[in-house]
Amino acid sequence: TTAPPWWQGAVIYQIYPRSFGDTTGNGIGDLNGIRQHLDHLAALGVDAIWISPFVKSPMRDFGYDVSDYHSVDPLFGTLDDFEALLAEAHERGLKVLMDQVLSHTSSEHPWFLESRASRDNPRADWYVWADPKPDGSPPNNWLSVFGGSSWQWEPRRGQYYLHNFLREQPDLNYHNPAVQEAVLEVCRYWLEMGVDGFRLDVCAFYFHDARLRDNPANPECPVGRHFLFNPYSLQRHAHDIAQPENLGFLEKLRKLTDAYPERVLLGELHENEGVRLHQEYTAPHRLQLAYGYWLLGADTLDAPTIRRTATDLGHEMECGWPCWALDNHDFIRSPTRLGPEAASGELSLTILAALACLRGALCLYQGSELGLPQAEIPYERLIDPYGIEFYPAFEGRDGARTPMPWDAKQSHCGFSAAEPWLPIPPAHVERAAAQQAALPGSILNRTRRFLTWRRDQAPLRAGGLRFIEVPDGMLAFERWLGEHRILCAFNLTAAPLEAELPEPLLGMPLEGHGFGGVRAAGRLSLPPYGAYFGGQA
Ligand code: TEU
Repeated sequence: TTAPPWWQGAVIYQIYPRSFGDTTGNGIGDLNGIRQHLDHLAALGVDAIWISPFVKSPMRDFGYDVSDYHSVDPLFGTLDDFEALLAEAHERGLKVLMDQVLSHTSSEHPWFLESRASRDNPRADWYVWADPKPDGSPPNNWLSVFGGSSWQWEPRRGQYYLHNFLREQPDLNYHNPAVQEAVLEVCRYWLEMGVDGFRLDVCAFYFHDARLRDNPANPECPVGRHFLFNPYSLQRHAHDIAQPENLGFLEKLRKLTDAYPERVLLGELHENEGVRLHQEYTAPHRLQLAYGYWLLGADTLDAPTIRRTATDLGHEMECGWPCWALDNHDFIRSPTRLGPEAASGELSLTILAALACLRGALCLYQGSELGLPQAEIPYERLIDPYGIEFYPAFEGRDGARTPMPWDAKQSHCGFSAAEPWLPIPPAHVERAAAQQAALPGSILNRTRRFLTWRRDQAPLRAGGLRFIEVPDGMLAFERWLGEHRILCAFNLTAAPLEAELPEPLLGMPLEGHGFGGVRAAGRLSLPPYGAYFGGQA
C-alpha cells in the first residue's frame, strides 16, 4: 500500500509575516524573523507553514495587493532570505506553502499601469474594463467586499474598472488567455524554486460574468455579526464571483502543480454557498484542499454545528478533503469571538483538537497556540482600510494581526527592538510564549503535546470517519485505518459530561495527548473542555 499524501491530515500553521519576528528593527516582521522561530514551529508538531504574502506590494491591503509576483518585498527581505527559509524549513521536515493572490493585482503593478493608459495598448484587456451607463454611473450593481461599488472610474480610458476589494486591487480579466498564462507562469516560477504548494487567495473570484449582469438581492443574509455590518451580504453574488469558468482554470493550475512531486493547492472559498463550492472546487483534478468561512465566521460553536458542517462536507469525497480553520488574519480571534466562556482559550484548544481529529487538514493561525484573544485597537491606531471603512460596526482585522509575543521579559516581547507596527496588548504580554513554555499546563504546552501525539496517529490523519450519538455538548466519532481504530470524544462545554458507551467502542484509553478524559465500566467521563481517546492498547 502507498502512504497517504502528506497534506490529507496536515496541520498547516499560518504565518502573518508582518507580525511574526522583526530582525531589522523597523517594527515590522520579516522573512529572517520567520527563520529565527522555525524551532518553535517544529516543536509544535505542525506539518507545514503557509506564509501570507511577502512579495512586492504597496501594502494597501498588507501584501494582498501585489505589484511584482517575482520578488520579495524589501520590507520582508530578499529572495536569498526566502531560499534560506525554504531550505531551513525543509531541514526540519516542514513544508512551505505560499499565498498566491491571483484574482487581482495592485493598481501599481506594471500590467495595470499599462492597461489603464489607453484602450488600445497590448494589455488593454488584462483587467475588467467597461463603459459607463448613459447617465455616467457604473456598468452594474456589483459591490466590493470592502464597501461601495466594485467599479472605479478611470479618466485616462473614460471607463470603469472592476475591483472586488479595494480600488487599489483591480481585478484581472481571466477571460483573456494571456492573463491565465501569465499567472500560471508566476506559479511555475515558485514551484521551480521548491515551494510545496499554494494557498489560493479568493480562488472563487477569478472569473466574472462576461455579460456583466446585475447581481440579484440576497434573501438570506449570512448569519453572524461578522457579515451583518456589510452591505455586500445583501446581494447574492451570482455574477461577480463563483463563475463556472473558474473550475477549468483550477484544472490548469492543478495540471501544472502535478508536474512537481507532492505539491498541494489549498483554496480559500467565500461564505456564499460554501459547501456546494467546496464539493466542486475539490473534485478530482482541481484542488486537493479548500476552506470556507463555516467556522471562521461563527460567533458561537457547538458540537452539532461542527458535526453538521463535517457531514455536509462529506467524509468520503473522491479527491479533495476539507481544510478546517478556526482562526486567521481576517477574523476576530476565537477566544474573543466565541463569547466570555471562551476567554481562557480552553474552548478554542478543544475545538482545534477536535478539528485536527476530523477528516481533513487544519489551518492553525499564529498565536492560536498561545490562546491569544483579539487585541483591542483604538480607532486612532486602526490601519486596516476595511476596518476604518466600517468602524464602529466592524472594528476590522487589525486586532487579529498584532505581533507575536515571544518573551514578556524582552522589550516589545522579543518581537522587535523597535515600536511594533501594531501594539502588543497587555493580555498578550501575559501569554507570551517563553513564559507559557515554563508552565506544564499552559495552552502552549498542551497544544504542543496534543499535536505531536496526533501527528503519529495514522487513523486521525487519513482514516474513515463515523459520528457516534452522545449527549448534548459532546462531539464523538470513530476513525479507522485498516485494523487501527480510534474513538475520539470531546466536551465542548464548561461543565463535566458523561456518556454511556459500549466497551468495545470505548477501547483502551490512549495516553500522551494531554486531555484528561476517563472511562469506567461502559461510562465515559469528560471534565470541562476535556477529551478522551480510546483504541487498541
Ligand atoms: O480574503 C477574502 C475575503 O473576502 C475577506 O476579505 C473576508 O471577507 C474578510 O476579510 C472577512 O473579514 C482574502 C484575504 O484573506 C484578505 O486578507 C484579503 O484582504 C482579501 O482576500 C483580498 O485579497
